[in-house]
Amino acid sequence: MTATRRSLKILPVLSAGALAASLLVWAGAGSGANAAPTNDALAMPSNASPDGPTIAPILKRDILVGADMWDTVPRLMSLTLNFEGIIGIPQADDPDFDIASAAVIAAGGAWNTLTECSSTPTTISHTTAVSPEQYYSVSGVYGEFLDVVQVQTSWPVRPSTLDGADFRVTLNDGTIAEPVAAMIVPNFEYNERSVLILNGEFGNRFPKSDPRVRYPVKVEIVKDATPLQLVGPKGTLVSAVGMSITNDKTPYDDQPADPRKWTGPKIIAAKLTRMSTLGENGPAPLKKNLLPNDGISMYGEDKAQFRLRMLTVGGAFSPDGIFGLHPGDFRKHFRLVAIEKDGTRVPLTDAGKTYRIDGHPIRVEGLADLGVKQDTYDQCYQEDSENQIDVILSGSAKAAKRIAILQIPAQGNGYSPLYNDGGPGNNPTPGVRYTAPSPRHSVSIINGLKDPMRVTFRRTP
Ligand SMILES: [Ca+2]
Ligand SMILES: [Ca+2]
Ligand SMILES: [Ca+2]
Ligand SMILES: [Ca+2]
Repeated sequence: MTATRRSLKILPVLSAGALAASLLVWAGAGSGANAAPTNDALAMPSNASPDGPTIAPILKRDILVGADMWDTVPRLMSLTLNFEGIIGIPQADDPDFDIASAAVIAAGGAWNTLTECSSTPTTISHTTAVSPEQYYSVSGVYGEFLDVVQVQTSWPVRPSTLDGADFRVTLNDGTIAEPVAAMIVPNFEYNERSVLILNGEFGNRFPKSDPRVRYPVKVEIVKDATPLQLVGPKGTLVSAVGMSITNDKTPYDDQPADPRKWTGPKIIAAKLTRMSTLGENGPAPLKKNLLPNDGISMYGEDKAQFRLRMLTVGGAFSPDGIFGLHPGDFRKHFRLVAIEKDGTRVPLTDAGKTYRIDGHPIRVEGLADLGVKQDTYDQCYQEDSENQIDVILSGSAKAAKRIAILQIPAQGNGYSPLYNDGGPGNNPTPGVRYTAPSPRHSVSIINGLKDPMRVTFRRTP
């Protein structure tokens, strides 16, 4: 849920970097008050201070091109509190990093220390927090210290119908929280758009053992002036009104030693298709500096033969909450398992190594749908920081179709967990509670080699 956080240009507000940055933040950032975050302490957003241009209307254009469906039926797949309090921190984008970092840290955000950057660091290199002006430039709404909730749908949304008013969010104390805004950003590419990002006051940083804890437990799709629609096979429109789903976790909970019980971001679905760049595009203000990021751009046509796209909930994946993933990071965080005809399980652990599945070759080339291809990757690498990451493979389709499981080992054997944008970064403030690491988990892979389950839909108003 977010855009281009790694290279934000401070001014003007409408610079692509800023927009991207704001976008990036949605899916994985989070902040809150320092030691004692309370919902009550947060300033309530208002529409009082619109400030300059916004791309919000562009985001409502009904353009889906090869957008992924993640199930055969339309439904809500999950509700998550991704992070808290770091959307709309005044002065978070101040060109003076001393001022910006003080503002971000005071609001419970993380500010990374940079030790290796080949490009000039920007605010986005240091933090996922965004200012109210940056937030306005994307959402068209003024808000301070907002939280991010992700509502995941199995089919992509019809963007013109997506508004905050479509959602009735119930918190754990029974109160109803009204979203300030809902948007497709940062999943702005035309082949994405099933990740619905809500901003508002949805939670705080207390663990579930504390009676003051607040987090969303239910979302219902309700009828507004433009009832929410999802787009299915051949452009079929279905109403989402009446759909609902529950949640019982907060990423700010106390984390046990068992990595299977961590409450950070997770993969909810993964799909293997033949490589295609269909829909690898998006509105101009957002795609600048981020696209192309598809497998062919990264690895070339010969190597980019298959695309395993994973979908994350609870935020975007980052190694620490701030820095971007790099194309070569497959081994640190992900593992595939192929199952041969006789049931033998073959783990695909390393990129650049050819494995044989029932005698047929398959090879992980690396990750894509991050940022643009570069000669080298460092702490200032700007990736799209949203909820989709591709594992690019080459080899035989007979081997590819046997790849059955995508795992996040999260710990041990050289594996590290992933964090959303509310994560601690590399320089956390003592006493501040940041969002949790990804748990150890795995998902079954949807075989989209014959039917890629993608939809194209365009309507001009
Ligand atoms: Ca609506
Ligand atoms: Ca892409
Ligand atoms: Ca993307
Ligand atoms: Ca991505």
